[in-house]
Order: sequence, then C-alpha cells, then structure tokens
Amino acid sequence: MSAKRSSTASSAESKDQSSLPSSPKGCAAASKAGAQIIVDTLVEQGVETMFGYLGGVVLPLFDRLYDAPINFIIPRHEQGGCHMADGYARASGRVGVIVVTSGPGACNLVTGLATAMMDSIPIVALTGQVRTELIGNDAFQEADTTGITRPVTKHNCIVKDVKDLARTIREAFYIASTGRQGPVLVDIPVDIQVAKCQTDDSKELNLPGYRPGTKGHARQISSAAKAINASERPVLYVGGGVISANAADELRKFADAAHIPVAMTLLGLGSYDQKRDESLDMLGMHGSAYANYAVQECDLLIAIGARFDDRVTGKLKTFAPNAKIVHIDIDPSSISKNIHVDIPVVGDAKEILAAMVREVEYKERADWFRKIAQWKKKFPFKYDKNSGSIKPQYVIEEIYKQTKGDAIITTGVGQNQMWSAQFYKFSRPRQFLSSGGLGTMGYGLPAAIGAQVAQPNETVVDIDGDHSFNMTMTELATAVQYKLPIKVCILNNGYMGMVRQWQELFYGKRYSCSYLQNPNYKDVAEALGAAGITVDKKADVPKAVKQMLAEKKPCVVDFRVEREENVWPMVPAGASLDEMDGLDIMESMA
Ligand SMILES: Cc1ncc(C[n+]2csc(CCOP(=O)(O)OP(=O)(O)O)c2C)c(N)n1
Ligand SMILES: [Mg+2]
Repeated sequence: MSAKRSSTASSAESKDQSSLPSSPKGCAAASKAGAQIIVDTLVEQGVETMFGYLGGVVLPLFDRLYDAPINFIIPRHEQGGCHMADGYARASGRVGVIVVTSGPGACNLVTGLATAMMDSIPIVALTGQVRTELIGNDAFQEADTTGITRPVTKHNCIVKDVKDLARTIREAFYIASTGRQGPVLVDIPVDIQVAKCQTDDSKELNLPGYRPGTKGHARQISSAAKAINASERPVLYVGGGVISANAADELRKFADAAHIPVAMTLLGLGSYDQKRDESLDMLGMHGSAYANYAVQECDLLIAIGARFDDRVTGKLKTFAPNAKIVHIDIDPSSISKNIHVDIPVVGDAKEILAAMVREVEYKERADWFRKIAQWKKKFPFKYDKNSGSIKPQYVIEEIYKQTKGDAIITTGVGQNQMWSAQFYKFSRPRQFLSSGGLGTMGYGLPAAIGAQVAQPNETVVDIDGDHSFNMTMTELATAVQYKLPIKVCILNNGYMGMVRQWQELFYGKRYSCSYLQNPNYKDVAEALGAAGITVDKKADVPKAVKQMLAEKKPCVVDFRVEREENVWPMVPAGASLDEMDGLDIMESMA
C-alpha cells in the first residue's frame, strides 16, 4: 500500500514543477526540500497511514512519499478520503491525515472537514496551493482554500516560507489532537514544497494564544461532587467528548461509585456498556423513552463531553426542568452556550472523572432506580416482529447477534443511522462511527474503509441507507483495491426514509422528491470487484448475514426492507423531550 505502487505523475506536470526556484532568500545552507521536510515531519509525528489524492501542485510531495515508510490510501473522491481519515481517527484515537491538491481537490474536502469539525475529530489536512507569486491571480486550480475552510476547521493557515514548514505541521498535529479536538488544514504552495532549507529540529511550538487546560478546577470538582452526593435523582448525559478523552474506564468507575444511570448521545454511544442495567441508552429525538423521561425528571443532570445539541434537548425552555446542571467539558466556549450551567468544570474528562470519583459517595437511590426500571420495562425499543416483510430493525438485530455485539459499526444518515443507534448495543468506545453534528449522508462507506485500515483485525460493518450509500459508493473500488473486507448492509427502502417519515408525519404524506430509482446494488458491487448479495425474503436474512461475515472480499448486502417503516419514538422538532410520538404504536406491538 505504499505510494510507490500507486502514484503516477504526468511528465508535463513534472516538468512544470522542475522549473521552480529551489532556494529561497533568507535560508542558510540549503539542505532539504519542503516536500521532504513535510514527509519527515509526518513520520516524526508517528503517521503510519494517510489518505489522499494527486494533482499538479502536490506532485513534489507525492514524489517524496514514493519512498516514505507510510501506507497510502487513494480514495476515488477527496470527500471520501476525508471521511476515511475521519473514520481512521475515530476508530484508532489517532490523528487522521489527508493530502490533496489545490482548487477542486481542496474544495472537495469541505464536507469531510465540516463533518469532522462538528464531531470534534482530529484530522490534519494538507492541501497544495499554486505558486506563492500566483496567489490572487485566479491561477489555474487556485482557490482561496484557507478562506473557504476557515469556518469548517479548528485552525488553518498557509505556509509562505519553507522555514516555517516543519513547525507549522507540528503545530497542526498538536492543535488537532489537544483541547477540543478537530480538523486543522495547512495550505502549502508548490514552490514551498520545492524550496530547500535547513530543517528546524528544535520541535518547539510557537502557540502563545493556545493553551488548552486539562486539569479541572479543584473547587469546581468539589462542588460538582457535593451536588451529586445531595442528589436523589441524578442522570449522566454523556457525549462523544468522553470517547475523545479516552475516559470510558473513568466514566464506568465514576458512575459505579456514585450509582448514577447513564444516558448517551449518538456520538457518546460506546462510552458506557449498554448491556449494563444502569445504561439508559441514547437520549434525544429518537432516543429511548426511559432516557428522555429520566432527563425530564432528574434533579441533577451531569453532562460530560456533550454540547446540549438541539437533537438532544428538544425545546430548550422545558429541558430537564427540575435539574441543576453540571457540565464537564474541555471547551470553555461550550459552557452555558445553549443552556445555563450551574456548576461548570472545564478540563479533560479523564482527569476530572478520576478526581471526582474520590469525592462522591455511593447512594442506593432505590426509588429512582425503581422508576427507571419501570420505564425500561414499559417502553423498550420495539418493532413488529410478526411482520412478513424484512424490518430494518430485524436486520440490525441479526447483525448484532452474529457479530456478538463486537463489530465496529458505521452508518449513513437517516433512519438507518437511528435504528443502528437503537438496536445495536455498543459496549466499548470507538465502536460506533456516525456523522452526528453535520449529519453527512455518504459518511458510512468511506468511514468504514478508514476504520478497517486502522483496525485490520476487526469486523467493520457499514449499516447504510440506500441514498446515503449512493452518495459515495464509488469508494467501494477503494476497498477492493486495498483488500479491505468491509461489509456494507444497505437498508434499502427505496426512499430517503427519514425525509419520507417527516413528509408522512408533518406534510400530509406528500412524498415530494423523496423517492429515487436505485441501481441493482449486487451488480454495482460485482462490477467494482466486491461481492454482492440481494435479500428480499425475511427468512433469508440470517443466511445472508452469515455469508457476508464469512466473505473475504468487501461485501455489499442489499436488504429490501419494509419501505414505509418509521423510527420511534420521536420527539418532533421543537417539542419537549417527554413529548414523544409513537409510544402508543410501540406499546401496541407484540
Ligand atoms: C449530504 C446530505 N444531503 C441531504 C441530507 C438530508 N437528509 C437527511 S436523511 C435523508 C435521507 C436519507 O436517505 P437514506 O440514506 O436512504 O436513509 P434512510 O432514512 O432511508 O434510512 C436526507 C436526504 C443529509 N443529511 N446529507
Ligand atoms: Mg433509504
């Protein structure tokens, strides 16, 4: 998988680069070209795998990658590559790296960067840029990459002097992976890649304005612990920040020590074992009734690494109306942003939970846990098991059963995503990879590829929607090329199902433009060199899942599921968390 086998440079483009100046003013003894400095700094940062796509102004860099000890994965579209870097980062906890060319290459990154930004995923994106002297001239394939990506990156910059290159890349890794993590983009004009300079081995960072704190304030930790000890009905509301902080162990110890039930956001799934009695599973718009009721009735809500997103809170005014709110977060700007917080604790969740566990007391809270058990019994996630058609929830349960709950799951966006969150029970962090904040259709397949690259020994299953899959399905060719045995389960309802559900419920069943004709996915899979299976009978589901799991090639299974199934429960947009639709429908099911 080295760049050696994959890179092909056109001689015309190569010639163009060779005419570039090689030693800028102000650089002492010329020793290393910028492109080599980039590669050496990536290796120094521990990069073993990266994703990216060729183009004129990154040819000097790709030439140096030819001999580099770095695995290189070439997607079929830069958006796919960025989601791969994102899936790699989420599955491994490391920084995902992507390199693309200027103009169209950089523009194609925008959706991937915004996806990573909204979900706080560490990515370093390197983009080629036209020669420094041409910037602003509307040169061929010039785009204002830093301007375009400023709102969708944690930080970005352009390197205008080769002497700054190594330090800038080190800083990019540092910024991406510390504090509230996120994507960082470094734009590198082609002349800077060619220019030679003595390297800067000092490894010193120059970031006076960026000092993310990690230790929570001791007094704030004590007041939070005091509030917990005084609480009769506490609930933990846990987000993706706990996974980013690698704090799942500390969370379990803390929840056990203080005896508090745990509700998770979509991105928080996996931070606490859902098989445990104290798990309330997911909260929010399509969360469990028991999580939502518990939040509405709690007297203390302890948010950790979560940001009070509207899909979680419903109507803000009536969210957790009886609760004092503790908010533990690394990002001070998220404190009291959407909702007033009574006790903020700013810092790293791992350290804060480890400190807080020493100050909390175990309390039985028998009435509270009894009430929760009743809600859990009365309102489990449910679907009609007696239906003759293939219910999408049944497919997910079967995948759960046959993977023994141990697969890495990625998703598209829509109903497929919500059912995956509801019906696959996650037990460990970095097991569920989904675009939560931006809600990017097309994320599932490339993210699965990135996850499989990061975790070659795990089973990686993309549970996808037909239309989500349509958006990036060309990446199946990437999975085939790199022999990545990912599984894709398309819950094929023919519809933009989640959109159709809203049209059914809120637009009088006027299904305006939410239906598209799909290709035969088995044929698509086979044409791209993968295995393909079509399932149109309920009885064939277990056999197909078994065959898929045994398949050595990438495998696509087209499950022709019930077309007009809905996701329940549902808190309509703008309603209070306890105003859930569909509970009666769920209760009436066997
Ligand atoms: C890139 C993008 N475009 C549009 C949307 C809006 N949207 C949200 S869900 C959805 C339908 C998804 O359809 P499908 O992938 O088939 O999933 P289903 O809901 O049927 O499971 C759409 C269009 C989106 N989230 N992302
Ligand atoms: Mg669909």
